Parts: sequence; structure tokens; C-alpha cells
Amino acid sequence: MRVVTVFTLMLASLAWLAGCGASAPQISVNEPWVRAAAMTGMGAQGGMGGHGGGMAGTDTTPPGGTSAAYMVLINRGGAGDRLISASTDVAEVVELHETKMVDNVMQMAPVAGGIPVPANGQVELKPGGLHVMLIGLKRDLAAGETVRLTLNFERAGTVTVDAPVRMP
Ligand SMILES: [Cu+2]
Repeated sequence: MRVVTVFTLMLASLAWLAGCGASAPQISVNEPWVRAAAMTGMGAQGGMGGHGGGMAGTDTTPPGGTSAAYMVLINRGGAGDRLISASTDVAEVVELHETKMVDNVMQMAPVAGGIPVPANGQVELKPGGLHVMLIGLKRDLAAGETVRLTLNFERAGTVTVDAPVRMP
């Protein structure tokens, strides 16, 4: 019992030393983009006053008032990191989501504990997989615009990117 404990302690020390010797995570964000989308409610609810105009006839826009941001998170450092949250001016709520097939149905759910970005590695956020979910859009997101995203990493801190809006 005692031997096991000592051994565990040794392993822990080694891991700690290794962590100390490694460089910090160096996060960069490649090819960020945001899916074009319309905010909802206005058309469906008969357009209250103050309607921005120019929206007549856009009945092909999908309902929902949500969008998503995609990108490749690259870590050139020798220590792993984790995207723990994100925010943007254009949405009320921003969540980190994962899309998966459950009983042949596409479902998405918040990622528990954030999105890991391995040391000297990368993780791709793409349609049908991991994404930054924008919920409750405050305005329409039209192709050609730019959305500023603030990404919060566990170790690297805050990274801000300007993501172009485009059609999927
Ligand atoms: Cu989602």
C-alpha cells in the first residue's frame, strides 16, 4: 500500500517537472468564419416598429436566430490548452458545442469542460463537429461582414479574432 503511494507520488512529481519544463501553450487561430444567418422573430411576429428595412421577401432565411463560428485552433507550444468559453457582440449567448449522431439523428450539445487544444497540435471546429454556437442573434449576419469573437483559453488567456461571415 505504502509502496503504491510512493510510486504515485513519484509519477506526480515527474508529471509536474515535465509540465514545468515545457513551454507555455502558443495559441493561434486559423481561418475563422461565421455562418451567415438572420435573426428571427421579427418576420414571424409581424415586424414591430423600428424594423430595419430591406428585409421584405427574405422568406428563404432559416428560422432560429442562431449561427455558428468555425476555425482551426493551433497550439505551437509544448503545453496543452483548452478553449473554455467565447463571446461576441452579435449574440446574446455563446456556447461551445459538439455535433454528433445519436440514433441516426444529428444532435448538438454543449461540450463539457471546454475544447482541448493539444500541445504541438490543433483542433478543427467545422460544420458537423465542434463549433462555437451563437444563440440569440442581435442582428442579421450577412456574408461579407466581419464578426469579432473573443476566445477564452484556460492557459493562454483571451484571444480575439475577426471572423468573416459567409455562406456555408
Ligand atoms: Cu450548436
